[in-house]
Amino acid sequence: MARCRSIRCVAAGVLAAATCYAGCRCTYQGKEEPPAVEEPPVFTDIGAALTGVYYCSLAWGDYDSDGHLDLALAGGVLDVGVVTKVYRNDGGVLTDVGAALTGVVVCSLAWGDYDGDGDLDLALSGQGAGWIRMTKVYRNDGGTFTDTGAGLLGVDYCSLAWGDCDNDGDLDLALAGYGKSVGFVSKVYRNDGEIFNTAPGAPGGLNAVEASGDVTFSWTAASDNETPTLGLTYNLRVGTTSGGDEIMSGMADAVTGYRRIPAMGNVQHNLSWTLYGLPSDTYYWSVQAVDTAFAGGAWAPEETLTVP
Ligand SMILES: [Ca+2]
Ligand SMILES: [Ca+2]
Ligand SMILES: [Ca+2]
Ligand SMILES: [Ca+2]
Repeated sequence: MARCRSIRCVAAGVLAAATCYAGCRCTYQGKEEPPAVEEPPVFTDIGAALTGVYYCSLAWGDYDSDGHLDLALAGGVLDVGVVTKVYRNDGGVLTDVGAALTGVVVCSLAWGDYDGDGDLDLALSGQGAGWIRMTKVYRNDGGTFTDTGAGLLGVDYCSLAWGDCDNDGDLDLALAGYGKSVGFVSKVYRNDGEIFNTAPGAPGGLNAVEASGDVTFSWTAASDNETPTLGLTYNLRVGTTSGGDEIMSGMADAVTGYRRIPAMGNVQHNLSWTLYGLPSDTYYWSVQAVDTAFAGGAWAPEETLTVP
C-alpha cells in the first residue's frame, strides 16, 4: 500500500486521495503516476507534565468551552493510590486543575453534556480507594465538578460511552464491566431527566480557496442556546455529488444534520480545514456545528468548488 494524490479504481472511477490498494491506480490531474513512498507517521512527545498511571483511562473534552481540548486522566499511581484528574489546556500546556473527583483504577472516563446545559460533564467508573467499585456522573458547574448521585451500578475493568440511544435529545449512558455480586454486565441507562437542549445554528461565511489542488475550507462560528460559541465543534462534509460524503464524511444526515456518531465534530474546534491534492473535479461541501451534547445543527447552505 502507498499514498496517492488521487486514486482511479479500475471499476469505480476516481475515489479520493487515499491509500492505494490492489486494483487501483494512482492518478493526478488525469494522468497515472507512481504511488508516493509510504512514510511512517511522525509523533513527538510534547513532554506534558502528566501524572503516570496504571490500569488507566484518558478522555479529551473542552470542559471550560474555551476552544481548547482538556484532558481527563484516571488510574493508579504507584505508592500513592488512585487518582482522577482534569488537566486544562492553555495553548498546549496542560495544568492539573485540582478537580474534586474520586480516584479510580481499572477504570473508564467519558465526557458528555448529560444535562444539556452547554458544558461537558464527566462520567467515571472503576475501582476507588478501598477496592470499592463505582460509577459516577459529575456535573460540571462552571468548572467545578459535583457528584450527581446518579445511582449507577459500580463496575471495574469497564467501559463507558455516552450516546442518545432513544433520540429524545439527551445523552444516555452505556456501561460494561465487572460489578460486585452481579459479575460481568453490560447495561444501557436511559436518561430520563427533563433536558431541553437545542441544536446549534448553522455556521456562516463559507469560503474555499484552492491552490494546485490544495483546498482550504473556512467558515465563521455558529451559535447555540446552551453551549458557548468557543465550545462548539464542527463537522465538515466534502463530496463529489450534492450532499455527498465521498471525500470527507460529515458522519451526519445531509438533509437533517442528524449525527450518526455521538462525538465532537470531525474538525473539532477549527474554523478552517485544508484538504491536500484534490484531483480535478467539482466539489460540494458544507459544515455544521456540534454542541457539547453532540447534537448536530443545520448544515450551512451547500457550496460548490471546481478544482481545474
Ligand atoms: Ca478547554
Ligand atoms: Ca452539562
Ligand atoms: Ca436520550
Ligand atoms: Ca445546544
